[in-house]
Amino acid sequence: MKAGARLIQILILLCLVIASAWSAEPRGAIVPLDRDGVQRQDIAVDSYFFTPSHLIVKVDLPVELFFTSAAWLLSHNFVLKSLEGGLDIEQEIPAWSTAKIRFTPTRVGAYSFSCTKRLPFSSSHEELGMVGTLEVVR
Ligand SMILES: [Cu+2]
Repeated sequence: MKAGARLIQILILLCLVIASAWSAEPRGAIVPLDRDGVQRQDIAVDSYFFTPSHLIVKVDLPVELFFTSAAWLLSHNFVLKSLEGGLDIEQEIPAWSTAKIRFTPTRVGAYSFSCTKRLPFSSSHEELGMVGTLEVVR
């Protein structure tokens, strides 16, 4: 095989690898807007994750998040406190149970949330992966 053809083959392979890596890049879940003007999203909660964990919502429209915990013993929570985002949310999510929050984001930006629980002598749930991002867009 000629060197030129081999080079093209390698370039095509490289493009495919880059394209698949790009498409596998996790993007946020766009929270659906209901007819009544409320953005609603179900979130699965377990030890130690929120699914989806990256939410994209529109600014100045109310958001309702419905949490369903499949955790047997551990209680979790959803905490999003951001001064610049004007958000101050703290919601308990008891084991094997549901919870709901409603708020209206008023400032565009990306804000981190997490579960702030920690068992004695162990890592925090946040350190174990219970983190996420609320992305507020126009
Ligand atoms: Cu937790």
